[in-house]
Amino acid sequence: MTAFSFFRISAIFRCTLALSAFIIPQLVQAQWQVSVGAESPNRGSQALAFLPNELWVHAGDSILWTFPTHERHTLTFLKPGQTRPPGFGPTFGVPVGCPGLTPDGSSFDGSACVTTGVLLLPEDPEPTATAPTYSVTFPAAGNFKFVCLIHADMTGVVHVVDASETLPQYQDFYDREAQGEQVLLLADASRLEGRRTPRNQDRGQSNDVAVGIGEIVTTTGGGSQTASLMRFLGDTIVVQVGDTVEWTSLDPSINHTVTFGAEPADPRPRSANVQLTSDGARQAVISSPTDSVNSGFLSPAPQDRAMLAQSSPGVTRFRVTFPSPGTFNYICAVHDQLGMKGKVIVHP
Ligand SMILES: [Cu+2]
Repeated sequence: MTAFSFFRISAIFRCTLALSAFIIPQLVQAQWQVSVGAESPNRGSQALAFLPNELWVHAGDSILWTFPTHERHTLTFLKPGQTRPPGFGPTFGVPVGCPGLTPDGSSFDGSACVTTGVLLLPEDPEPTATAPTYSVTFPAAGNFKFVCLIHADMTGVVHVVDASETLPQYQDFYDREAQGEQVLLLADASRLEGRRTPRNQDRGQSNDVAVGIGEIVTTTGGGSQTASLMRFLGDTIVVQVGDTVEWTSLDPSINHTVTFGAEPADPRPRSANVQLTSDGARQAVISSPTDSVNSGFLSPAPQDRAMLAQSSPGVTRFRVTFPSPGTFNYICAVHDQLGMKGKVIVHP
């Protein structure tokens, strides 16, 4: 070995050392962390959001998704060009999938869809309940959108870049970003309680109840997030015999119901004793607190997009006339586990 080649080999060795010092911290961070949703302690305010919803990772890295809320979510990577499956609300008898489910630890490279089932924080035992997790590995470079199949405006993007490229951010940045977004989205949701409807604000005494309220926001270039208040605004309302109460959904993309009596196995369709009105609402008459009446899903149609067929307006209103006195309790069949319940007191 000549002096020259020895020098060259030692230079290569030193180079490798320097290179590994540069690469090793990135290898340590090969598993990234994302929270799927956040909620207030009383569960009423929900951040329907991936926190964060935009990440840059290296090919070969994985992301661990944690589901810490009592609201249901999925983490889903559809194939590019794949039509989004219908929103499932919760799973009420409807299989969730893209189609089918893929196991924890699946890989996604854009060639086949990957999805969790519906995941949420178990009810018991609290507060020690462990949030479910799901990990996805990204073997190949690409820009991949991810969505929640249940919440239309809950989306994000992962940018998978070659291992030789420098990543713009590390996990501590994403943790701070997620924390900041969580605080703002939950504050947005609770602040929306003051908005209600202009009609509500106009009338001194009103028979109107808002069925949830929400807003869609965008805080990164990666997708949309929704802040939703899962509450009836005017959750106890006092009316006179013969009055009609009108419920209006004020959430831009979340399905709710107004359900009296027995909770149906599938709350999406209206019950047989609910009629359609000429102005596109639904109506019913409830004579006894033991009557079972379900509004069916109250939700606006999805947002319009160019090159898609015009959708119908959706059903956002439900009217009930109360011909007898009594106390009539009701729930949102989709969100009663979040405390979304109400009461109509009918005075003689
Ligand atoms: Cu609801």
